[in-house]
Amino acid sequence: MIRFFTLTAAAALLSTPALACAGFEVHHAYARASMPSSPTGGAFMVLVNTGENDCHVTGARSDVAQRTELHTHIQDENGVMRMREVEDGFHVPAGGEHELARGGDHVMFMGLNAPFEQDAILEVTFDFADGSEHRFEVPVDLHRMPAEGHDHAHDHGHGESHGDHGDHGEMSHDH
Ligand SMILES: [Cu+2]
Repeated sequence: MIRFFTLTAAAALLSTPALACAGFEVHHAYARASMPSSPTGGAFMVLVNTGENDCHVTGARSDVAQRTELHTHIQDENGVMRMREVEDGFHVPAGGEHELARGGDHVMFMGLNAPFEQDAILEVTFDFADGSEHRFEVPVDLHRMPAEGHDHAHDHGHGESHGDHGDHGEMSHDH
């Protein structure tokens, strides 16, 4: 009987879809708060899917805040940009990308447990619809300007054309 249960447990472990989003990567991530004393912060990055399955990010987790949410900006009927939680998460198609950028989609930290400090490294985990997860690190960059973030996204496309592995291209133009 003991052996039977052991085999069952092993089979259950093997059947978890941990590799369903195997080609998922996070590039050019940074986090910031609008002011040093802000109770909230945001993270911005490019979600890259080099795999053969579509990836559907349904949630984010982190210890840095009371709540970590997937947000976007929408324009209300008065033309004012407002943030709101996205109910359907972020879709990253196979072989495609999805950019989280200022004024658009982002990861939101609500109720920071401590103020963001420049160059601190935040640990964040994405949950996927298939039950798998992706853990990654986000450096705090309080001084990053929105235009700079855009330039990085542009550089990313350039780096991709010579088949980047790792971030060697990014290092060459770091300040
Ligand atoms: Cu937000």
